[in-house]
This record gives sequence, C-alpha cells and structure tokens, in this order.
Amino acid sequence: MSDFPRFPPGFVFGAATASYQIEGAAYEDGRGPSIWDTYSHTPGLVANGDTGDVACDHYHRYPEDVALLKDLGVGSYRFSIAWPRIVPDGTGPVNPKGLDFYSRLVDELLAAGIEPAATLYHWDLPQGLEDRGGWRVRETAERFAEYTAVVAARLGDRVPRWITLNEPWCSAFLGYSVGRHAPGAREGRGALAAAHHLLVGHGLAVQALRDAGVREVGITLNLDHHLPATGSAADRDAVVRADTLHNLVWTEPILAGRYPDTEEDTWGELITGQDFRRDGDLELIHRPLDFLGVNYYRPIVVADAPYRESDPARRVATDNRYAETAMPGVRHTAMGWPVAPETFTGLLVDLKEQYGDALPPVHITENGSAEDDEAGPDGTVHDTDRVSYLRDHLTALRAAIDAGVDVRGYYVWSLLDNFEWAFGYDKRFGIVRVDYATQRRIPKDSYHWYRRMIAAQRP
Ligand code: IFM
Repeated sequence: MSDFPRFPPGFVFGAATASYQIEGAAYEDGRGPSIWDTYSHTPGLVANGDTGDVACDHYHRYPEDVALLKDLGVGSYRFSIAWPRIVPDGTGPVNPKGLDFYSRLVDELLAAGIEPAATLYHWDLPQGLEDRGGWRVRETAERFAEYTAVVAARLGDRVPRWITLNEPWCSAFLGYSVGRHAPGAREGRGALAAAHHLLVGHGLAVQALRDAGVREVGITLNLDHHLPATGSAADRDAVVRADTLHNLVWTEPILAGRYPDTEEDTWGELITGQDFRRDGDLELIHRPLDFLGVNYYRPIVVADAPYRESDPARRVATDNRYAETAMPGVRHTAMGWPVAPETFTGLLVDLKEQYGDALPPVHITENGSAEDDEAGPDGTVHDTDRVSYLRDHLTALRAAIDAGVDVRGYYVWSLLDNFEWAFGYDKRFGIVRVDYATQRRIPKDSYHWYRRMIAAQRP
C-alpha cells in the first residue's frame, strides 16, 4: 500500500503554466507588446528589474518541456495563449506565426498522448488595447471575443478544454486598483468597470467557443477561503467584504445570474452610481459552463481595518478594505502564504453548499507552492516542503470529493519555475527547476513524487 491519495477512475492529473511566465521570445515572429512587457520594463515595479523577455525560453524549448510532461505521466497540460502573438495590436490583422506556434505545441502534446487545455487570457493584454482604455472599456471585451473566435477556429478541433479567463480578480483588482499587476493602475471605478468588462468578455468568449463547437468551456477563478482573525463582529464584516471582493463578484453573476447582494455595503456609490452595466449583461455572463476552474493556494485571515487612504476611489482596493494577517501555528510558504490544506476542502464544500446543482464539475486548475529551493551541486532539489504541500492538498481534495463535490481534475502549479509577476524570478513554484543561466531543466523531488502518485492511480 502506498501513502498516495487515490482518486476516482477518469480523474485527470495535469500541470499548468502561462504564456508570459514561461515563453520568452517577446519580440519574435510578430508578437506585439503586452501590458506585462510595459509593466516589467518600468523601473521599480518588478523585483530585480526582471522581465519576461526570455523567461524559460519555452517558445523554443517546448519539445523538451512536452517530453518532461510525457515522462511525468500527466493526462492534460494547461497552457495559456498570448493574445499579442495572435492579434499583435489587440485589434486589426491576425498574426499567422502566432497561431502556428500554438498549433505546433498542440500537435506535440497530442503526439505525446496529452490533452491540451488552453487558457485564452492569463493577463497579457495587448498594450494597444490598454492604450484604448484596457478592461475599463467594453471594447476590450468585444475584441477578446473576436480573438477567441480566431484561436478556436484554428485549434478548436484539437483542444478539448478551454478556459476563457484566468483569475479575473487579479486582472481587475491587482491590475486596476492595487496597482501591483499590469497595468499598475490605482483606481476605484476603473477597477469595478474592469471586473464587469472581464465578465462580459467571458460571456462573449463562451459564445464564440460554443459557435466553434469545442468540447468543454469554463473559466478559472482564484477563489479564496476567508477566515476572520477574531470572532469580533467587525472582523466578521471584513470577511463579508473580502468574500464579495474576491469571490462573489465572479461566482454570483457567473453561476447564479445576479450581482452580489453585499456589493452596495462593500463599494457604496462606486457601484450603485455606475454606468458600465447594460441590460442583458447578466444573461450573457450567466451562460452554462461545462466546468469551473478553481485555483487554490491558501486561506486568507482577514481583520477589520480602517481605510488607510481617504480617497473614495481607493474603496475598491482590497488592501484598503481589510487587513490580511498571518495564520498562527502553521507553516508559511516562500510567498508568506499559510499552509492549511483543510481550508481547501472547506472552500470546495462551501461552494457546493452555496450553489448546489448550479455548480458545474470542478477542475482544480492550479495548486502548488513557492519554496526557497536549494539546489545541490548537481542542480537537484530536495523540496520536501513542496512534496508535503502537494500530498496534503491532494488529500484535502480527495476529502472534498468524498463530501460530494464533483471534482474531475487537478493541475499542479507549476511545471516549471517561472516569472512570478511582480516577484520576478525570485519565487520558484516549479516541480522542475529552471537554471535561468543555462535554461537547463532539472526535475525536483516533487516532480518525481507527483509522477509516482499519478502512476499509483493505475488499477
Ligand atoms: O503564478 C501565478 C499564476 O500566474 C496565477 N495563479 C497564481 C500563481 C502563483 O502566484
């Protein structure tokens, strides 16, 4: 008997990455600039001045990376498509070389017996669209649907699983209110408009994917499990605000066809006085999905906090609406995130309770941990903490399935160490180490553990 958690027959194990974090080749084959090129090239915004210019050079080394996936034994690989490779300016002509790259990648995966799962938007908005207002304006949602149709026409016959957006919370709130992600804006209404237009873009993209006849369509949300720092009424209210800002803003319109009934308490006149919502939008956003992608890393312990800034526009910024505190008594990862796997079970069980039959089957589209890996002289990494993290979270996931949540798949984040956004290359999430000086890939102990875990599922 092994100590590996066991999953139901047909459960899919995978690994995930994203375009800007691994591809590099930022100036090749007609790719246009994205908001992350602009952001990372702005001095002082990303640790060490790191950029995605080269990253893991996956654009050129994808056959080696697919070979790693094949050896790992995964059934599916989740990658994202860089919009500025396909429509370099966000609007206007399509770049055939960009489509060719993803077509080659998809063929390589299929030849290795791995099902491709494509994310259409993992944050690399064409800079040309940001210059026209970015997600603050409805036009971006419309351009997103056009781009989706172009990609689906080329790859829809070979890619069975499609994800419209990855973690729109980060795009809207980290990007347009906290300013810690591209485009680095610090706005109130702009962020709420961005959230709404991301939802509209999702709805339009679902329609485009349905028109193309693809097999499975979903969206990936980074849902958070919030815990009050104390039992005080103020901290419990802060949890409601955090829940609204992180989760309900997406799950309510997408799964229930309504806006959160807590939104007025959370945003006041910024939401009630808005003009970006149109009649018919909720129907558009509330289209049936084949699956919900959930990314889960950690619980968030929430305490009430006074506004640190009086500017009402900042009322939207999550860091200005409550304080996130450490979780006593548990290990924290290199990101400072508490490790509490039971909250993973809790999140999924709560979600099922909240939405019942309106919750489609779930795929865990990301889960993993950044650790301060130390490489031995031969480059090997004995990442015991990451192995424990994965084992405990997979065990917690199994518990959620036992409790009645229909979870069909799990993708580890990430296949490779990569560009961790504002943290640059300092934070390593990979189960494969990347030696950035040589681009050598070295599977860590966690890779070998995950490989054995997948193999142990075979009857
Ligand atoms: O690296 C990110 C990824 O791009 C989106 N989800 C969270 C990961 C770890 O922070």
